[in-house]
Parts: sequence; C-alpha cells; structure tokens
Amino acid sequence: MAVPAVAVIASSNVVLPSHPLIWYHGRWDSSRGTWWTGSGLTLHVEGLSSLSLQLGRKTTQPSVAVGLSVNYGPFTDLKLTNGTNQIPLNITATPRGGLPRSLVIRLNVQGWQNNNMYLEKIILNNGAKILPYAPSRLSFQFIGDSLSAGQYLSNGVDGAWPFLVAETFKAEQSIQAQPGGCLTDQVCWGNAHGISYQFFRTEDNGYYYNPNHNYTTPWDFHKDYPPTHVFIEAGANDNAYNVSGANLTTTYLGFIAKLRRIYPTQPIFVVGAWGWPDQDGTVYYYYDGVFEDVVAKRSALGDKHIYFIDTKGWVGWDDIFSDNKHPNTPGHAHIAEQLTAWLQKWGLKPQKSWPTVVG
Ligand SMILES: *[C@@H]1O[C@H](CO)[C@@H](O)[C@H](O)[C@H]1NC(C)=O
Ligand SMILES: *[C@@H]1O[C@H](CO)[C@@H](O)[C@H](O)[C@H]1NC(C)=O
Ligand SMILES: *[C@@H]1O[C@H](CO)[C@@H](O)[C@H](O)[C@H]1NC(C)=O
Ligand SMILES: *[C@@H]1O[C@H](CO)[C@@H](O)[C@H](O)[C@H]1NC(C)=O
Ligand SMILES: CC(=O)N[C@H]1CO[C@H](CO)[C@@H](O)[C@@H]1O
Repeated sequence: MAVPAVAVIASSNVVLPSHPLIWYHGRWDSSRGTWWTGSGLTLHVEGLSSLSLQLGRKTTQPSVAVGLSVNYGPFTDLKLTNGTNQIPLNITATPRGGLPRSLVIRLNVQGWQNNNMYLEKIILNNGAKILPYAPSRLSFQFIGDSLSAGQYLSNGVDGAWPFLVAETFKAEQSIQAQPGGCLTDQVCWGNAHGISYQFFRTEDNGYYYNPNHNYTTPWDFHKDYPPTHVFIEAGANDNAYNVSGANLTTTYLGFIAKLRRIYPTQPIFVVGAWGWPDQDGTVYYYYDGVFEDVVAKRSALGDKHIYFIDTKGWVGWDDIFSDNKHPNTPGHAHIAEQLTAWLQKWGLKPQKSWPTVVG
C-alpha cells in the first residue's frame, strides 16, 4: 500500500515559545522577538507532518525574511507575516517508505535589516512531539558589518560567508553583523551606535527606527550556546568615516579586552580587510597593517588565542557587485572557501556529522 508523502492533519497541538526543548539561537528579546540577522530556532520533532508558526503583531511588516532548512538540507527563502504561517516542509517518504521518524527544522531571520519575528505559537500536527536537539560541538560567533551580513544578497545572511563557513564545519552559529556599523561607537550610516557597543545589546541598531521597541537592552550572554570560536570583521565603515588607524587600534584593543571577559580562552580571529576591488585589478586595502598590529599587540599582552586572518587577494572584481562593491553570491562562496581552507590549515576540522540523528 502506498504511503502518502504528507499525512492528513487530524487535529493540531500547540507549543508555546516557553517550551524548554525549542533550541533558540541568536538574539531574542523578552517578548520572544528576534533581532540581528541569523537569529532563529531549531526544532527536532518526531512524527512531524505539519508545522505552522503564529507570529505576533510586532513582526516586521509586511513580512520578515526567514531561511528554512529541513534535515540539514539547503536553506530556502520564506516570507513570514504576523498571524499564522504554514511552513512548507516538503516531507518526502524515506527510501524504506513511510514518513521520517524525526526531522530537524532550522529557521532563521536572514534579512540585512528588519529582522523582527515575534513568536507566539508553534502549531504541530496532532501526535507530533518535540524531542531534544543535540547541538554541534562547534559553535561559531561572528561579529561584523554589512560584509558579514550578506547585504544586497537575495537570501541575506544565509548566503553570506559566516553562515556558509558554519554550515561547512557543521557548526552552530551566532552572527552579530550590523550593516553600516563602525566598530567605533559613533553614528555611522544611520546606526545610532558602533559595533563595539551594540554587540553587547539584545537589539541590533534597527531598534532606533522601530516605533514598537525604540530602546536597547543589555544582552545576557548566559543565554548563548557558548561559542568555541570567535570571528571579527570590522573597519570598513570606520574607514569611510575617517577614523584614524591609531584610533581604530585603540577601539579594537578595547573591544577585544571586553570580549575576553565573556570568551576567556576561545580563539579569536581578526579577519583582515579584503578591500574594495576595482575593475582595473587594483584593490584598496583600508587600514593596511592595522589589523595585524592589533593582533600583535594582543599577543604582546599575553593573549595566546588571538589570530590574524590575512584575506588580501581573496576578493576580486568578479566577486563583488560593481555598484556597491559588496561581495555577490559567488563572492561570498569564494570567501567562505578560502576561510575554510585557512581554518583547516590552522587545525580545525569540519564535524563529520551533525549530532542529532534524523530520518
Ligand atoms: C497583522 O498586522 C496588521 C498591521 O498591524 C494588522 O492590521 C493585522 O490585523 C494583523 N494580522 C493578524 C492576523 O494578526
Ligand atoms: C518545497 O518545494 C517547493 C516546490 O518544489 C520549492 O519551491 C521549495 O523550495 C521547497 N521547500 C523546501 C523547504 O525545500
Ligand atoms: C527613537 O528614539 C530616539 C530618541 O532616543 C528618537 O530620536 C527617534 O526618533 C525614535 N524613533 C522612533 C521610530 O520612534
Ligand atoms: C572623510 O575624508 C574625506 C577626504 O578628506 C572627505 O571627503 C569625507 O567627507 C570624509 N568623510 C566623513 C564622513 O567625514
Ligand atoms: C589613540 C588615538 O589616536 N586617539 C585619538 C582618537 O581620536 C580623538 C579625537 O576624536 C583623539 O582625541 C584621540 O587622541
């Protein structure tokens, strides 16, 4: 007898956002709303045939861009709205026939701005049951600007190098990437604060333009699944705002000193500038020498877990959008490949498999 690919929903069961087995990641506020691109949740569900999310009134209007991956497959783009959204799972029968025993569903906001998804309810088919999710042993924390956020990509952060590298290593990720943000705590391109301030907050700088939540609150780092590796990419906007190299160095060292109180021994990687390539083959490298100097100064202070990643030559004219010089889709993939190779040479191996067994 043929087994239908998707079972008929007899009745449903409602899971509230406080359910202890929802695996949240990224930055959520106390009303269960996301900030910072890449924030989201992972569910491991037994007997799943239907999934809906009910989102609150403060969800980004007219919709919030969300990436969806089922069983660690590629991410697809969804636009979710306030109210109830049926999530297209496309569940297919297993090779042995029948529905998969359990599924891992990953959902994350992916826009470069306007990333408020307020979770009110998760609605599963009757009989479906949330199981514990075992996270990866690797967990990457990225801190950056538009070059890390995937600004101008149709799938935003889900197409950007931090996310791609995390996927390659089968690592959990948290990405605090603020387009237009200087590292220096000053107004840059409409951002009320610099990354060296906002990183420690729950909200990204979008709070300033959000009439529903026009304030910012401290982030409780105990809520994070602790990172095993920390990456910082910053400086492009400070350079545009004429912050001197000496000043950026001071700010960078102060920022790393603050990070060390949270991440005492994790490797911290300072990602150098791949610069702004030109059509004639030349590349403008902002803060040339400054990033390696920051790392040298930290090392001199006794920091044994600080590394400079030289990205010069990683990005050429074909890797960027010609009008705004941000990496394009193949450009982000190209950066991710080179960073992966760099990390492997450094000694980090991708996990062989994700620990939560599905199927
Ligand atoms: C969604 O939000 C809009 C604007 O606030 C509101 O008019 C509409 O009723 C909401 N829809 C649902 C289903 O909550
Ligand atoms: C589900 O299938 C539709 C149609 O083939 C496709 O557009 C969509 O990307 C699929 N979604 C997922 C999550 O694979
Ligand atoms: C948010 O608050 C600031 C003052 O702190 C004000 O300048 C700004 O206009 C407010 N924005 C919104 C959207 O309410
Ligand atoms: C930075 O300096 C350049 C060259 O002096 C100037 O044209 C530009 O307006 C300055 N930018 C800012 C934001 O001050
Ligand atoms: C270390 C350094 O260069 N600090 C300078 C940063 O910029 C301010 C002016 O905005 C100077 O007063 C500091 O001396």
